[in-house]
Amino acid sequence: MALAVRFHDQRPEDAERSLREEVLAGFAGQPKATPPKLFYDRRGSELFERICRQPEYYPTRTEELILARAAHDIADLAGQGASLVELGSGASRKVRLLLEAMQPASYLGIDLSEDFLRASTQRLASDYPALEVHAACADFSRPLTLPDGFDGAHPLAFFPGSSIGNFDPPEALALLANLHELLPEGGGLLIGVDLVKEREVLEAAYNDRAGVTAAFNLNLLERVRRELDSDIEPDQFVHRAFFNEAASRIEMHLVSPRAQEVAIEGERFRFAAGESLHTENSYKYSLEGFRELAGRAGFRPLTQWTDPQALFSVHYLQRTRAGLTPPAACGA
Ligand code: AVI
Repeated sequence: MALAVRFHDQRPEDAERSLREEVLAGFAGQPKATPPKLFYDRRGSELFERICRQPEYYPTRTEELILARAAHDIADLAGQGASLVELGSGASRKVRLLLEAMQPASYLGIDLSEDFLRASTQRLASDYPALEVHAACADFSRPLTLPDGFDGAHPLAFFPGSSIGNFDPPEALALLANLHELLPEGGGLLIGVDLVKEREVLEAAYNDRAGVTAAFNLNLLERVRRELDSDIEPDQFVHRAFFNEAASRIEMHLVSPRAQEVAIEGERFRFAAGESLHTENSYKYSLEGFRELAGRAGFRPLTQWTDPQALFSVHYLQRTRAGLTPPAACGA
């Protein structure tokens, strides 16, 4: 019989800007842009799960392959008695590979989406009855603390899926600095990072032939129509994803092929023909580039693994005593 999940509400007081505020600010911006977290309502989360199974979307299966091969080395690096802290879901096969190799006594899942967090941690608690399961509802782009009652003496933090890639470099550095604060000296951070590669491979991954990524992107506008007072017509926009090589990122946009005006919550927004709403960046790193970023946040890269085609990487970083290095001081 599984133990109950210990739930910790660590949402900041001023929590999140509401969908309404994010959308109005994003459509009023120049250029128009919304944060990628707006994708993940129930339908968006389901579509993302489907993206992960598309043949062109290599990150999920490649990271799983890397983890399956490296799981025992990771367990050795984390050491006996390590606990596991996962940033994000808990729903995936990836964390199960680690749980089986490490056999930790306790697990903490951190996510902002309470429903998703409760469901995924409950599943882990029933599948691993000996595991003490904690769930913290928190925003990991803000400073974090380990909740009371969680054994944080030797934690390994796990941040899979190259979710770090959805943060612009200064935000990615701030996020790594938050994780540095969370961990004790010597603590480990295992992080999945997507790598720079040929444009064709990258662009195919965000333009799958079945149209699932397009549906995921357009669901943002469907969400605006469903949840806000708006006359926006999603079929008057088209999905566009391309590799911006200079910035080393995939950009996703919703393009208005013709001039149009849309109303949202009583405000009107004009789109010129060809103008877009920028919905996501997904940064792609070189191995050295990511190690340098991690070093600036006070992590020492111990080991990294890639697949034979060097599509994706998983890094084991160790938290050092040093904190954030300002860019000027490290020559970046
Ligand atoms: C969640 N994140 C790492 C995905 C990515 O690849 O940037 C989100 C995604 N967007 C389109 N496809 C997948």
